[in-house]
Amino acid sequence: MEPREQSKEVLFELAWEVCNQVGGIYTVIRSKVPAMVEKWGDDYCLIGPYFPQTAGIEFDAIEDDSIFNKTAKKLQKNGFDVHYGRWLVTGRPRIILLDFSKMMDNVDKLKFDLWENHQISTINAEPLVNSVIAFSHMIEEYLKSFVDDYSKKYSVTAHFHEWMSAIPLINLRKENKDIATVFTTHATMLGRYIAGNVDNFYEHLPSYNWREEAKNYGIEAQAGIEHAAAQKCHVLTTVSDVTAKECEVFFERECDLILPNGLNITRYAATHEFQNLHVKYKQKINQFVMGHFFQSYSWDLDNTLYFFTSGRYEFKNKGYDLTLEALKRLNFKLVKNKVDTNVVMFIITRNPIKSIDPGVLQSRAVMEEIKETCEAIEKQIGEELFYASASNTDHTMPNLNEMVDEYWRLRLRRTIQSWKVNTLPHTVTHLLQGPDDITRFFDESNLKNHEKDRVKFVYHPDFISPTNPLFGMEYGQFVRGCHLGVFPSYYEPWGYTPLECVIRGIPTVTSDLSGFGDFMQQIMEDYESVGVYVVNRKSKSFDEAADQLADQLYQFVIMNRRDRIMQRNRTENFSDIFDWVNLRSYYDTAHDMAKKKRGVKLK
Ligand code: GDU
Repeated sequence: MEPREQSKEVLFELAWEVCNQVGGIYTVIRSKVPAMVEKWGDDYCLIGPYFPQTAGIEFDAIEDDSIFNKTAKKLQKNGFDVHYGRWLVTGRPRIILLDFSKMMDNVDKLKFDLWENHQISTINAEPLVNSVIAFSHMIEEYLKSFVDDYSKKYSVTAHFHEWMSAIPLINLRKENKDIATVFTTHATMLGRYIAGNVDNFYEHLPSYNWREEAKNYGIEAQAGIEHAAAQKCHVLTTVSDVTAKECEVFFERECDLILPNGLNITRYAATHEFQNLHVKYKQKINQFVMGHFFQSYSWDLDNTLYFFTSGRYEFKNKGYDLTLEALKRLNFKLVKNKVDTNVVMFIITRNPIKSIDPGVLQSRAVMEEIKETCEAIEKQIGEELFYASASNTDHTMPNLNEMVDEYWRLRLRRTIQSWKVNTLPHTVTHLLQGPDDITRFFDESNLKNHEKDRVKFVYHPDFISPTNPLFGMEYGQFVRGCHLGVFPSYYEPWGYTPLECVIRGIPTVTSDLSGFGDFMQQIMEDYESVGVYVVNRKSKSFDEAADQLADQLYQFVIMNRRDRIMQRNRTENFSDIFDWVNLRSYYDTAHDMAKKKRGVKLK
């Protein structure tokens, strides 16, 4: 096609996780919005699925005469449930949400088309595939209508994330619609499945046959869509060199560009501000720890470190297996060397639960009662003391003991009596639907929060939220209150969780098999000085890697407080590299490249 100049441009960004948090892709898209809006303004529009509950919170329907709304109205007239408005996140971008519930009746016909046109089999696919097919069909109808009406005047670029939004891409390309397309995969389906199930994924990677493996794992539909989108898009991208290697094997195409993940970073004018936040949220975590452990035994919270790991429940891929093994070895080392620092390790993930363990809630409630009683006594003593001191004429010290009335004394005595128990503190905060690899590890290694153990465990099989009665804080605040994030993943295309630590000035462990760890090794040599510890999982066996991690953790524990504060400053200081303001340029390049390939002359 002859390059042609179009006077205006629009960019669509499409994903299943637009206005719908499932995992890390939501973070990519949401945090990138302000930087995208800065460049594109109102010529930028996101498209995602409509779920009434989330939309009720994050979406604001609006009416205007924009071309995005005109297309939405046209589709509505034809019976499609299309919602147009603003996404209520920083940047307030235009957004289209597609309610695909009615479209589910057409899924069989759409599946037939998928087979007929692209030989993608959906036989025995998981239910999510059906939803994705219905959702995708609506995206396709929207984009086709938009392009048919406006592509003479506007250069249209569409950026598709993951297989869940990619079926329209392959259809639009088949029909040679006038649209430039970018496809970003944030992992490969096959990579995620195989890495979670075999021990030597990276060794075997070059020799996998994607079709056979897709069949083996029952993911022919997902892998087929991914493969076709990667083949057909103008520009293929992923989030790291680590995943780019998988793309070559599973998509049979080299990536055109790597788009590293960033965050929307708020820096504080003075460094002590973020340090103060660490202290503030650590005190909140202290309260949880007192409520959780002190019923059984207590220790010096001033000499305690909070470690955590978090993310989706993928025991091997997320490196939970390695983390637990290393902590077992750390515990042994600390006890043997008589180090008196306690480490509390929080494991924050999502696994099917029945409810919060009533015992955990009960001890939390009793501690709250103690706190309230103490505050009431403090207030009473304060008032009485002030009165006694002001009215004192004979220069004697007032008797503090007399200042608390019987009611509060009795209440305090009763609460203290009901406080102490002879059982060990729970390792799991919730009642799980059944035992899992983490609880099995606690049982097998006898790591059960014994008083003599230096490493204690709190497994919280649910994400943290302000409405959660145990922590009552946001995830970001929890991260700030901890001392170290531990994420030595085995399979991790990028890995937001260590980066989320870095931007808050919290040191973190990552691995050289994760996109983030690989990126750090590429951009600087002395990454440990800025608080990024990399476990060499590429070259080390599981046992060697566990030793390396245990060693890194041990060195961190014996570091003195002053050095830890300085390390936090250095960590926070270098985080600017990951600000979307700097990393959006990779996306700009991808969009320009796609337009060029499509045959649009760049202005
Ligand atoms: N999180 C919460 N609350 C919690 C715990 C975690 O909101 O209590 C969030 C974290 O903030 C984080 C997300 O959950 O943003 C988990 O992020 P991951 O990168 O671990 O997520 P996924 O595995 O779901 O993400 C996939 C890849 C990652 C990365 C990401 C974005 O596996 O490696 O590439 O897409 O590209």
